[in-house]
Amino acid sequence: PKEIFLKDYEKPDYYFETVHLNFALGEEHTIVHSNISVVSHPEGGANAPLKLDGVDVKLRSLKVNGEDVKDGGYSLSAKQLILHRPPSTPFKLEITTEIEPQNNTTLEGLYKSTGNFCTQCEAEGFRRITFYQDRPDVMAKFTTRIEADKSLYPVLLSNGNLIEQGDLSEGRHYALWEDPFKKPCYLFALVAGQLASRDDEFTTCSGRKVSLRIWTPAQDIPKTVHAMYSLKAAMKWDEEVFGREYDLDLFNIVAVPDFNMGAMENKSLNIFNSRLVLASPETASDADYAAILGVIGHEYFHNWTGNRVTCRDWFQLSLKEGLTVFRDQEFSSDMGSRAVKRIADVVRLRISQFPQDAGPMSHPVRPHSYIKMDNFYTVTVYEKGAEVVRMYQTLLSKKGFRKGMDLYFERHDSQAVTCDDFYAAMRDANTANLANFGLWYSQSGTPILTIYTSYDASAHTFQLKCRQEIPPTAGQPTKEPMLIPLAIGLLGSKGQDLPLTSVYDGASLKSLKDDCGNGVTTVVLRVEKAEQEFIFTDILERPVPSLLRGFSAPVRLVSDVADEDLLFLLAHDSDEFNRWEAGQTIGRKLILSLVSALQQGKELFINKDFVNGLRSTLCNSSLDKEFIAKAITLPAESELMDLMEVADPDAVHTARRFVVKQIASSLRQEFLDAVNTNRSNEVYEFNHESMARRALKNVSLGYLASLNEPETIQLALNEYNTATNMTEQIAALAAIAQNPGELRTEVLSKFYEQWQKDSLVTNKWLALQALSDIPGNVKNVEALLDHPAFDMKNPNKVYSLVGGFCGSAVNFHAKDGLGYRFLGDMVLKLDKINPQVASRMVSAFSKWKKFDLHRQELAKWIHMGR
Ligand code: HT7
Ligand code: ZN
Repeated sequence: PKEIFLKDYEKPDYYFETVHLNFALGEEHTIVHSNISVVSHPEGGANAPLKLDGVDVKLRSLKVNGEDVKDGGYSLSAKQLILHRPPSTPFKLEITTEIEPQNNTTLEGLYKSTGNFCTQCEAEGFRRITFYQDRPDVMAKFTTRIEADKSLYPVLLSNGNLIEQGDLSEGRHYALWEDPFKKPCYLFALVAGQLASRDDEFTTCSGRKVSLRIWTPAQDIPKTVHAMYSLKAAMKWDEEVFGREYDLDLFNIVAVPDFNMGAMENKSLNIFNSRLVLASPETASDADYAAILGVIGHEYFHNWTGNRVTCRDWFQLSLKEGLTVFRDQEFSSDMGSRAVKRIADVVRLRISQFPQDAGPMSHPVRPHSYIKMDNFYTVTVYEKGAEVVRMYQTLLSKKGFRKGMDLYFERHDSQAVTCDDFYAAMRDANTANLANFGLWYSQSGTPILTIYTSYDASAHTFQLKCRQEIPPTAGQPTKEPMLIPLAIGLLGSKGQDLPLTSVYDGASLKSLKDDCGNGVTTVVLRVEKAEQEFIFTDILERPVPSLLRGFSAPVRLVSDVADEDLLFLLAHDSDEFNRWEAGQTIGRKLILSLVSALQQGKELFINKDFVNGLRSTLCNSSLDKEFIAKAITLPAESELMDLMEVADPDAVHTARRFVVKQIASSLRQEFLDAVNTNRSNEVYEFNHESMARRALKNVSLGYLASLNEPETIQLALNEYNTATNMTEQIAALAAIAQNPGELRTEVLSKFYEQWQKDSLVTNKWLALQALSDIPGNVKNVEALLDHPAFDMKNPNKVYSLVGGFCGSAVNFHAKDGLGYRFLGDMVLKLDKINPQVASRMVSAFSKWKKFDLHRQELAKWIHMGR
């Protein structure tokens, strides 16, 4: 396969103005007819060959201006159709192809999911439907006519507006759809099948009525209430926060059970993985409800950030994905707790993106090259990309960021553009100095920001010495310093925020005021050099610094803030993110020190101050309960391993487990109180307060059950038996399943018996067992491959069982190599069915360099194909 480079980008020689598609859907084959009006690019080569992409499509006929193209006039290979000498533009190109969606297990292009036809065209799936210039900078107006058997496929959907429908002979019928907006072919969609809809309506800010329809099999319609609520909330939020109004009269969402990713933002016909649409209190957890809200929002927000303004090429993927993730994060924050959402997003970044940025798969937010684009839908492009967008907002303020967004839409509506265009809009709208900031797009690796602090009691000054360093990463041995926004506050001895009046930033003394001229207690410093000093003046007492408030930049912070100051921040910081972060920092230090104690064969001790800090947090009735749940949760094993020179999964697991049990026995009574006082009401409610209660109760129950005492296990069992919603039922099951034994087996079987007919719930059951740390679990997971609940062709099942297993550090990285062998075997099998899913699974091997030589050898041997 050929490596494609950003620096080689060239505009296409030809554009397509209109595309008329006709699909004759059938059981043996489907015939696709396309009629395209082709125009030249103003700077394109006249009569240059026209190159069309095509994979697994059979050419039936090829016409130019109504005439068959003769044999020598074109050539055909496995991936391309080349029209050697196109006539002068404009001209008509007509292509008929034959495809077999019923045999397409890749879930790209047109395929069948439980009997229904559906499509997935991003990134390069349209070429599996017909020959086309399958690149995002070719934007055309599409009309789509679909014909199919009426009884098998009563519902026929595509992008835009339905302009005609009717019956045909032999029990067939048709529908004609017209999309008035230009779009790249990756946003094309078609769905045909037996579906019912939940219908609703949204009135836009300018008073237009938009019909909303969510399509699923009829029996699932009752589970679409929350998805519809989420969609309406997202439409309103985008109007209120970004001034973006929906632009068509119809918005369709279809839920399908077989889908490689979460969802797809096809113009006006979003297609979703069922797990991100269907929810009822009995079958979906709070986490599922929150994910549905976020992803429905995400795909809807793409209508402006991705569809109306799209990407010039796939290197610019973060232009739409980073920006849209940022928008969905903000949406979820506004709908729930901002601090809790920020904590969850940062945890995800640290667990997944930081290790990627430090490993062999490290790549910039805007990659320089790719071989297979599908492998670049990464946490770096999405989550780090969202952090980059967030940093614009932190540097420019909310108001300035909105000005930048407005200018971006004004300049680029209906265009295919680049990350540089976004940068320019932000800079120009604010006449801002964003020098060095663009490097966030091109340099990979997580910067290490080291900060030393000192207080001068006689001068009343507080000094920060900052050093930034970006470690060498794959293909990038050296780096330039970047502009890092460092949000900071200073706490006085009573825990209050000190007023910040002026700061010397190495060049001048700046007085600090907000936009309205008021005093401030948090400021954003611009760290832009490798080494830089800042001095706050008029600081009348020795402060405790609260650094990188709200995680103002995606960096690894190293500072000299002492443990007692961290405990002080845990108790007092007004920045809730940093309050949580202080506890995590102590937790990380503690567990890692226990890891080295274990490695040296020393006895393990717990830091009592840390436990007391957690006790105060747990018992602080003025704090949000969901925040408390996060604050008393220890850093994940994967995050801890990422911080080690050579990761030691067994020691990390043992040390973390030791701390869990110590906390559980020290705070036993407090946890019992938390469980007993936070039981749910009979009626499930999706609101922050109820979710927060459940979160606190569930974390507390997990701690208690870790003790594996008759009383705490009985409590978990009672909670399981009396649970009236999935959030509490699955949490109680997970609490019980921590401890191997008969009860675990019994309750797991009971759960399966109850839910065996619900595929999404059985996925939770598979994942819970796959993720388990019980020794030798690979055998159980292998046995589950033959269980009726598993199906290798369904990505959700694979992600639950195979992906879940890779999430258990001790079992996946087991020294006997059985975990690696299991994954190696699975990847070989999956690759024949669905290469995208196989390559997502293989990424679990990408951290192999982090481990000891023995594990490295095992992983290499298996990964490199034995
Ligand atoms: N933009 C969508 C990406 C996507 C995708 C990419 C590759 C293969 C399959 C896929 N399904 C969806 C989803 C999003 O991020 O909004
Ligand atoms: Zn997206």
